[in-house]
Amino acid sequence: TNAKEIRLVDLDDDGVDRAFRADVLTGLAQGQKAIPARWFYDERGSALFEDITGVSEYYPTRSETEILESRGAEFAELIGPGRAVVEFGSGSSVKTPLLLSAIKPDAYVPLDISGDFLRAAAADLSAKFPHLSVYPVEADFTKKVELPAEVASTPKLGFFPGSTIGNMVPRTAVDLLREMRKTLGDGAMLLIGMDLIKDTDVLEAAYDDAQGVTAAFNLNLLERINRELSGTIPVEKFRHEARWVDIFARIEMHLVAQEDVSFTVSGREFAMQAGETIHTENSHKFSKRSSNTLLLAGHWTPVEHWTDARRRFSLILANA
Ligand code: AVI
Repeated sequence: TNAKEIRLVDLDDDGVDRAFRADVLTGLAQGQKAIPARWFYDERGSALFEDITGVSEYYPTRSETEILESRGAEFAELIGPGRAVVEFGSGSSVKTPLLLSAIKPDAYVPLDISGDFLRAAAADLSAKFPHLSVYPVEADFTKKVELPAEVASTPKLGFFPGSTIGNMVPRTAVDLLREMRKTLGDGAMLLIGMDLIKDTDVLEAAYDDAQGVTAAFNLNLLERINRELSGTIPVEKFRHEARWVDIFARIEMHLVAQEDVSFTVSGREFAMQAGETIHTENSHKFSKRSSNTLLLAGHWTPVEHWTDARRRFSLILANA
């Protein structure tokens, strides 16, 4: 691979991730305590997220895969061959091959902040598509990324599946879409997944499955804080909650203290009253119009919308 040896994670002398500590300490000091969802994804969190994609209540992965499986001919017609597919986040073993088989690109450029995930995904895709040129880039794609010289003159297709854009508040989502537009350049297209607004019961169940996998995923953040930031959070006194917040059209995940608790993190003291929560994730849901508005604000022009048979999830193609 041509992945550069750049340090994207800033560790202090004790090996503590400075950004993680800063986000946790700031977030726990706020009135409504909140910790950014990006910190879910340590090794165990990433494994739990994989498990979530398999539970029966969590429909987004299955719905999006259904669209990718059934619309290949339309992707081929509207996108055409000969592009460089730039995937924001390392490709999953299922979705990316479906797209690559459908449109026959010249090159595949996975971008990820984690070199380990990136190399695993690149090796996986190279094995599946031996004739495809694969150029992994270790990068923070929330900023404009310098793509490899080998694809400089190849038109790009950005691929951002999974409705990960929904984990950002609209302001951040718009900033990201604009940076993606800069990364991909003139003549680019973008294929992006956005989860649709639907029945509250279906949404809340998707984020609070009966097996408790999502609960374990949420609570793992507290375990991570205890382990990496010398925390003393009594994890067993917290419970997972997923709630639909209609005004923002989003599912919010919280960790609810079930009794008064006090604990320390990195030597700082915190207290929470029974019922008080730590807000850990937003997962915004969209209508056709709200997704179009978000894309337009992000400097992309929508071209086509596809949904699965049950109209639960959308995949949208847009032009630069
Ligand atoms: C990664 N992201 C799109 C997932 C979502 O649906 O918002 C994360 C997730 N959180 C709980 N379940 C899944």
